[in-house]
Amino acid sequence: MCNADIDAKAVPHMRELMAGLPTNWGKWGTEDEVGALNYLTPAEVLRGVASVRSGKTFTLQVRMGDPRGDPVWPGRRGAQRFNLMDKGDFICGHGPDIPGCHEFADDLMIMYLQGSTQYDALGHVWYDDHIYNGFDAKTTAGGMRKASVLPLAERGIVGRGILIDMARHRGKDVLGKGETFDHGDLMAAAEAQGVRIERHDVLLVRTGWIGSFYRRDPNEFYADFIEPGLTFSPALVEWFRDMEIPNLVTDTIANEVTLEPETGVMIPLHCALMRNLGVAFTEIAALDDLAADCVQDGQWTFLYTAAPLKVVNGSGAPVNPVVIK
Ligand code: UVW
Repeated sequence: MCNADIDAKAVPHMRELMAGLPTNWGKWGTEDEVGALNYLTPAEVLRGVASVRSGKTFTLQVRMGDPRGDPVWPGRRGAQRFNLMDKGDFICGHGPDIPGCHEFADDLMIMYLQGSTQYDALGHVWYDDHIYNGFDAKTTAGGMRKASVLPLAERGIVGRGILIDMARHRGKDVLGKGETFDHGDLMAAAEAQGVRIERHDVLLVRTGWIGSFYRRDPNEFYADFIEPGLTFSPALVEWFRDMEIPNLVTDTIANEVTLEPETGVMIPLHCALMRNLGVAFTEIAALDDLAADCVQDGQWTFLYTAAPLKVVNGSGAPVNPVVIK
């Protein structure tokens, strides 16, 4: 992946970009593996419950093994599902003889753990040999023994969610390739929606990008791959720290613009927010139906609930978040 406008030799090391920026390492103890999810206390769960008005529910996972393809980071493949047993096996006499003579279907799925709507483990991305909370990056060898997705999965994520529709705010169905926005834009969009982002909100941001995948030619979607998204700045990192945002959820594959436009550094917010502040990342979320409903009823806040799968030593895990309005 490259951006012709950027001279690769001039791209700084992540360490230089992150110099002087805040971390939450040690804030919740030296063994903490759930990071900013610690902000989601029982009081925050009740704040989320208090935002429920109508009982309408939305699921935010994209389909897995979709015949139209699954949107994934270039180099990964979408989930592949294989039938292992179905009526055909019984017709051909290959099905097992079962006492009672019933029959069954079985199947197998092979997928990247980041190959659908998913939670990244806090240790998923690092620099300078240390993952979230200062754990040695060697703990990732052969499977993540620290800051894997398992502690996030065992904890679960429940709180007040807020949806910011950046695409709609800019009068578009979908943001353009490489189009950026920052925390100032998020707050301006929130104001236009008649809401305010509050401390400890689970922050959902819609760009229209994932929804557009299903309408576009895949060659065009992946050509010169550069997603729209949030862009790095020290002020943005400090805003996330000050707002104590526990979880960032977007309808893009990487939750941020693929290449930081000033420097050409790839996905620096994975380092600034996830590795350093412990913000949980939820990617490839399906937000179009939820956004359309929020426009209809004017309600942009809700109860957000999610539980990624309990993958031992996993660098991420699929999830189907449920929103209750
Ligand atoms: C990469 O691993 C590059 O990104 P993601 O967090 O989207 O899986």
